[in-house]
Amino acid sequence: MMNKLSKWMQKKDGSVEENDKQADNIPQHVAIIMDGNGRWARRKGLPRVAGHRAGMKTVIEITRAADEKGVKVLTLYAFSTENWKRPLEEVDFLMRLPGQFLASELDELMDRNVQVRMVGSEENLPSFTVEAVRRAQERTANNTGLILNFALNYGSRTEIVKAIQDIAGKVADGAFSVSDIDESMIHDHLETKNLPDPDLLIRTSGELRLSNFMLWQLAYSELWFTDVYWPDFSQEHFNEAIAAYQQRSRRYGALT
Ligand code: V07
Repeated sequence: MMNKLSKWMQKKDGSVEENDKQADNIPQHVAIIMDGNGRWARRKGLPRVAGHRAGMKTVIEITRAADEKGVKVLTLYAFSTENWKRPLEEVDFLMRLPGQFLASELDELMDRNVQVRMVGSEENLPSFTVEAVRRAQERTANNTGLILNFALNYGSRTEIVKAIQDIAGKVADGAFSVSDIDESMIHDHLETKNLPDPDLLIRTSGELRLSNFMLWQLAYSELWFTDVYWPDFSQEHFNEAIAAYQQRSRRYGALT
């Protein structure tokens, strides 16, 4: 009989290989703040946008790594509501990346049975960006593998404000009373309502901040930071973060 916890699996041809997907304690949901693209470019004497383009290559690399590890949800912070403050040409370049990424990678994502999703506001995004992401979501909607969730024009406090407005509106309408409000109701009014909370947050490029990213959802997540710039972040670094996660005991504050 196959032992569910066995880390080794025998294949039909008799060879035995490590079966990472069944290895213990793989984080179900990994979220990543993909920082350091501009710094990577500056260090190489290149324009910032060259860093963004290089960072896009890392996105498909790490998607493959997450898929192969058996991660269920990979959330990538691609554009924050604060990023609008950047120079117009840089913002314009960034807004073209979803379309470029999907034009070159959607076939592989389909082959891998990956489902593309987005959190964040479509408001203020150029229509070509919205259309590219919508088409990818539609095309992959029936895929049942890894959920590749892009946080695009996302800000956590705005998300929480919207949730509170929704809930308060329902209270005002008499749908329920103030005392019915609990954590699960708040969860259900966030954009991530149909996703598990991240088990692991990775942030690249040495910054040790959450920067308005999934503040509610990260309450119990393990945090893993690296000085590596996002364009240099590799499958090996990703696997290192997973291994660190596997080694930490998750006690949720219990006194054991
Ligand atoms: C962006 C590349 C990765 C480093 C971080 C900043 C630059 C992939 C996407 C994307 C977004 C939605 C989607 C498909 C792909 C993306 C932006 C920036 C704005 F459906 N990379 N990437 N979007 N960068």
